[in-house]
Amino acid sequence: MWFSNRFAFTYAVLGVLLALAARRHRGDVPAGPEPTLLDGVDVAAYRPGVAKPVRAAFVVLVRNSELHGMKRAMRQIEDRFNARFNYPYVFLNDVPFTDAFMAGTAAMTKANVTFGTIPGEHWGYPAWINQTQARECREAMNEKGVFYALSESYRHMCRFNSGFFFRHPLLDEYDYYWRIEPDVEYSCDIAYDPFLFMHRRGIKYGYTIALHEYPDTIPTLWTAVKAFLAQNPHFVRHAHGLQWLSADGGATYNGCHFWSNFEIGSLAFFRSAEYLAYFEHLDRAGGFFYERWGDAPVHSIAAALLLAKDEVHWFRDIGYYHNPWTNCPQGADAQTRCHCDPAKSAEHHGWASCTHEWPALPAANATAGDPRLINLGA
Ligand SMILES: Nc1nc2c(ncn2[C@@H]2O[C@H](COP(=O)(O)OP(=O)(O)OP(=O)(O)O)[C@@H](O)[C@H]2O)c(=O)[nH]1
Ligand SMILES: *[C@@H]1O[C@H](CO)[C@@H](O)[C@H](O)[C@H]1NC(C)=O
Ligand SMILES: *[C@@H]1O[C@H](CO)[C@@H](O)[C@H](O)[C@H]1NC(C)=O
Ligand SMILES: *[C@@H]1O[C@H](CO)[C@@H](O)[C@H](O)[C@H]1NC(C)=O
Ligand SMILES: [Mg+2]
Repeated sequence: MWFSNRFAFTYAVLGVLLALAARRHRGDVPAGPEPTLLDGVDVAAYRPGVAKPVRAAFVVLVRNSELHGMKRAMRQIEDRFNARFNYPYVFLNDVPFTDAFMAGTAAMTKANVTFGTIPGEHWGYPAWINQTQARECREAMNEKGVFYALSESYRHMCRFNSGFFFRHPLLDEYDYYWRIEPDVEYSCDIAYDPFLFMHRRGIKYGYTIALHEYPDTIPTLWTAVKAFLAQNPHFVRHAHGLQWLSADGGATYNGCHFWSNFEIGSLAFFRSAEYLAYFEHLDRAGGFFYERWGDAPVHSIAAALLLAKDEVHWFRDIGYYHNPWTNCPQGADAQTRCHCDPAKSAEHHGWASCTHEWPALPAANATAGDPRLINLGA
């Protein structure tokens, strides 16, 4: 008895020491597949705290109250991808982050993390918005049963993501961003660097799932877009993008949008004179407050029309889940690389048909004088 207790104690201590040693070791040499290196990028370039081959970061708008959902999402991103690549995280919030939030998220990664507060002018009512009218509109939308109809913060969030996130000073040192949200899931190992993949191929916008929007959130969005394009027809790069957005040659919007809770994008695209003019036009039209325009249709209409087809990429190989939709790769390799069910992938549902309709578009570029560019069926 005496011996067995004593041995049990010794083994328990040994076990703890071994577990700690294994943990330390895992921190140095992460488990999982070796990075697939493109064009001879040295694996050393992916060490924490070392400048990466592409100036890129995860960008997260999140509330302090979402700490645990954030840790859950980070844990999967780290295990599936970032423990080997160590891209930094930039967290943004309309109020200062708490010490508990900063400590809890920093503990999930050995990559750099930075925390920023959003300037008041990027999260509030612009002077030209009539706030009495905005409140009446919220109440009318609530009567119609629109999701988040009454929420002011949801509208500030959508406007921030549409027109301001890329102007935050913490993003100044980056060229690409990967948007994540609390509680999302990453269900496949990602053994290559999507930022480098995009950079090498000139891709400006990457998505996993594309859906149809609820029309009640955007009654006049398309009217505002058409007015903008009528003034700026030369901004359109890709005539077939219009085909993806509209079933009637541009008269009405079919609601197709890249689901923006996942995005890997070029910050230069959002900082471009074209995008800024487009956002300014929409912002002046007031629909972020009088309706409930989402950043997903706002980003997507710009990507579809202002970018060439091949500058927008479906990351069909990235297993992703945000309630209630998932993108699950269909290929044979996914059996070993992923934990999602390919049969449940959004691409099998009609509501997500926009997902595979984009890659199926003709690749031809817009050409000067192409009547499709300016004939939006007014
Ligand atoms: N700091 C801060 N972040 C917010 C606020 N509202 C939303 N967010 C963040 O903005 C992102 C989008 O908000 P969600 O509430 O997830 O919106 P959604 O994805 O359209 O809706 P869900 O289906 O509820 O997820 C998430 O990363 C949120 O954490 C806010 O008021 N403050
Ligand atoms: C990581 O953060 C430190 C301290 O903020 C900074 O000095 C360093 O440049 C950062 N490294 C990278 C690669 O971003
Ligand atoms: C603001 O909207 C309210 C309600 O629609 C309206 O009564 C009021 O005249 C508007 N104010 C201005 C300055 O336009
Ligand atoms: C589209 O234009 C780009 C340059 O803007 C060119 O590199 C590409 O080959 C063109 N694609 C097609 C299909 O014409
Ligand atoms: Mg969400």
